[in-house]
Amino acid sequence: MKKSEVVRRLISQLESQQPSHDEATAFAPTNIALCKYWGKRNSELNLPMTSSLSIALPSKGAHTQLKFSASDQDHIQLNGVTLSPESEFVKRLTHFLDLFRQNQAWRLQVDIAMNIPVAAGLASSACGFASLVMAMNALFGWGLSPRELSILARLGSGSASRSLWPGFVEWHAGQRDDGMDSYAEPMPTHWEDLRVGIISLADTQKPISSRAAMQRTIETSALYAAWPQKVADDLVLLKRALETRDFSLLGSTAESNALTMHATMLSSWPPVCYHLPETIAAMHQVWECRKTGTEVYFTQDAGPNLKCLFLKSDTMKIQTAFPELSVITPFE
Ligand code: 2P0
Repeated sequence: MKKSEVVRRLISQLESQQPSHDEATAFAPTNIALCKYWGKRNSELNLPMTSSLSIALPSKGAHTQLKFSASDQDHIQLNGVTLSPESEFVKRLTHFLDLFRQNQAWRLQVDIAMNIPVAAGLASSACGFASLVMAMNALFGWGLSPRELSILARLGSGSASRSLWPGFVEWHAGQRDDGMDSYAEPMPTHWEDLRVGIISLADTQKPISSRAAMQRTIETSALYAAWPQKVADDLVLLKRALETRDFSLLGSTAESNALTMHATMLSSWPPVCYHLPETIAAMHQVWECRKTGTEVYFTQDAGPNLKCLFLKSDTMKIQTAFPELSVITPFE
């Protein structure tokens, strides 16, 4: 099935749609997976092999403003800079907008403001696509539910399906070929004392996109066969940790899940390695903190930076160990 068909199923009046506003804006937070999405069963629709579970960072994300443009092409700005129509970012966004025009001639001025480094493993495409579908829903007055918006965001980028809500979110892998059961949902746990720290080590572009890296891992890593069971086990542990507010279980499961994902991709060929020497050094520092009694855990995505998990009471100690740490309060 094509993406455009999924869009037509969700938005029945697509052919005759009329804007309901002149402009619209939306904010979507970025999200950090505690149990990762790594591998697709369908790359056209971004249908994942496994479910995943994330936490949103409410102060970090993307504000997207949409206005109609009189020009014959879309104009896309990122953090105030107009991007070349030839850039990969613009091509990807324009291709996504094309799914919603199907024979219509409207063009948009798209202004995206992100307060996170783009393409450095901080889920910029997740909050970007999530805020875009939310703003389009407002601009055209589609009246779609968050679940339907999650499906549309997934068509842009898998992890975007999880960026529609604050707090903990689970993306259900689903089983259907059309992906109508592959959407995310918010989880009820509110954990006021939980803190997420961003250890920024580099903001360089990644050596390989996560999209290509996932595919390579599935095709070449002998360890990938063990990944779905690891995810299933970790989801059970994470849900138990959330229900019982067991921080040690939450942190250790998230760290182990990230290390297993990276071990799996390292065993691909050619190897997929998002670690820099600084990444390994920061991991050792986290382990050293734990040895000396400060409970902190890390997770890592498709980039060199680490995100760490700790409790409010340890904030001073962690900030002393990592002076550059940016501390986020997920439940404000
Ligand atoms: C995650 N990542 O669960 C995992 C962990 C990176 C590492 O989802 O191809 O940009 O657009 O579906 O969503 C990054 O992959 O990939 C990602 P596409 P996406 O957060």
